[in-house]
Amino acid sequence: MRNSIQRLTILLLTSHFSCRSPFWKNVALGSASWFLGAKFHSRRAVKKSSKTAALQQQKLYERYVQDVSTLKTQNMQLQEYIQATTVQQLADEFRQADTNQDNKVSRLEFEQYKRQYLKMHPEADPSMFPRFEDFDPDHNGMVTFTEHEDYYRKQGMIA
Ligand SMILES: [Ca+2]
Ligand SMILES: [Ca+2]
Repeated sequence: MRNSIQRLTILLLTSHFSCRSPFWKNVALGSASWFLGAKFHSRRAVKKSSKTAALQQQKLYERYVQDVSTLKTQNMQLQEYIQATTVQQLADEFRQADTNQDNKVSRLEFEQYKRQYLKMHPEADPSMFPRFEDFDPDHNGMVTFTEHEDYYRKQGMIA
């Protein structure tokens, strides 16, 4: 009789704590579904974050394209500005050199302008200064406005 009670207790205890009991089943299922759930969520998070990254990349690319086109426009405007400024500066230079205002720069006027220029720009290398002959390809001893511009056009400073 005592033996049978002991056996019953053991049987009850084993059945209660065995995995077949609803309690342990729930815990096991719960943890499994939590585990699967976590995996599922993390996978969804990865998918979501890669989608977000793709979107961000798309946005970045769009911004890049926009920035490049803005830069191109700015660059074009800058080029136009430099071009206009250079043309203006060269015209001013010609006018300054042409002291008797006959729309031609003589050798004397050129040398005077060169002296003045180098005095005002001590950092300039005198050997880098163009020679009168460079401006006067027809060698008539006079630099016309067109000859002056042609020289800088050949230098690529103006279009
Ligand atoms: Ca002159
Ligand atoms: Ca000439």
